[in-house]
Amino acid sequence: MTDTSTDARHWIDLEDRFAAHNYHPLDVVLTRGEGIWVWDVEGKKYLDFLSAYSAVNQGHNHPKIIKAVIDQLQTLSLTSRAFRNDRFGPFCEKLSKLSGYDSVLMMNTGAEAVETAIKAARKWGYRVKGVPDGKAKIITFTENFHGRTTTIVGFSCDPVARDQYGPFTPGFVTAEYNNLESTAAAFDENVVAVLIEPIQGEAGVIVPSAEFMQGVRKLCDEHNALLICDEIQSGLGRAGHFFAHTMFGICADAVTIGKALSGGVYPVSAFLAKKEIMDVFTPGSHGSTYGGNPVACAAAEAALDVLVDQNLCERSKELGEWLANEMRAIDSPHVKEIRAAGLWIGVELHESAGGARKFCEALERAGMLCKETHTHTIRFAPPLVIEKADLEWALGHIRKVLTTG
Ligand code: IF1
Repeated sequence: MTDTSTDARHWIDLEDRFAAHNYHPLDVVLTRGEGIWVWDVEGKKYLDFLSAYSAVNQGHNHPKIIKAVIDQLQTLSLTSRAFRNDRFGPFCEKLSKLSGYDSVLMMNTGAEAVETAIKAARKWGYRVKGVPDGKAKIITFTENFHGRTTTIVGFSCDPVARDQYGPFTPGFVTAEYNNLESTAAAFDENVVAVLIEPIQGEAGVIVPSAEFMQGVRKLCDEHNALLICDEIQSGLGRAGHFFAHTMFGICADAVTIGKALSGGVYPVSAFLAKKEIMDVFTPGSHGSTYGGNPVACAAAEAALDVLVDQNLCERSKELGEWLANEMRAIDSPHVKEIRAAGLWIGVELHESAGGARKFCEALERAGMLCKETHTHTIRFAPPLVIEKADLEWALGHIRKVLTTG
């Protein structure tokens, strides 16, 4: 790389001049990551408390994942699915056995996995359930976030994510999250699936009741509809479990995963389902150029090995419970509610606190990076490899900012 400026403004100006303004990032310009730490161009070190929205659960620059990707890149990177390769089958077997789902369809981004789930549910509805062609409905929820395609934002409740992107895809009905009566009322004979985040991330780490999730499972059984859990952010250890929905004592018919599936080194996502559902896809009926490519399989295989070998789900659950308890003990005039599952914590502030952004900026000055969501909530999501001593360091800064900010 030729440009080695240590002036953050230099890089920010380049972004401002040549990149779309579709984000409002903190003005920190990062240049290196290692484990739980990242460094900016001015040499300042930060604790990453966002993990790229839970894509970096395994920590930055994990040696096992990086080596697997480099080795595969230097061997065979892309064949397309026009031909077979020696990485795809073994990885699908690994993921099937680890997840407990019969069949795997690999894509690249989370949104593509969600679109795959939508197509699978509709096709299953027509071919197996017997819904009249073109009449399939999918129940989604208030405050959902499932990606940014025009079909997905069409059922978003966030005007910022959906306004002026219409016309939208029909066939979606919105129920109130964590409200079983509202969800029951959304069913009719054409509902083919419920698409739900077991814990809502973007909404601010909203953890529903076990009764609600068990009730949704029961409604799907009663109405012969598929329960599809979007575990793209909540899964792979973030909430303290391989799949967050299992903490409610239920089993989904199908699941979408992404983000930490590759440990943040390469876009890899997947739709996992029972065979009866996956069999609706026939040759040529769905796919993508890079879906399931050898590098994706190598990255994801190593990322899953790290998840299992380093007990990241158990660590997340244990350390997350400790951190949440410590945070709830902070006597802060600003905190309205602390919501948590594993090492995934949403700190909702009173409106009188003046918005979460300034608290994130104060934590940035202290050497911690996190991000606000929906104006009044701070979202904490450190890499799951974090040690307790580093959480104690972070807690000291969080306590200071929440009691003086
Ligand atoms: C952005 C939010 C988080 C997701 C769930 C599907 C996807 C996501 C539950 C789509 C992606 C990302 C998208 C990214 C920021 C981040 C995000 F703020 F947008 F909402 F995490 F909360 N299902 N979430 O969380 O996966 O296509 O992005 O791979 O768009 O700004 P993707």
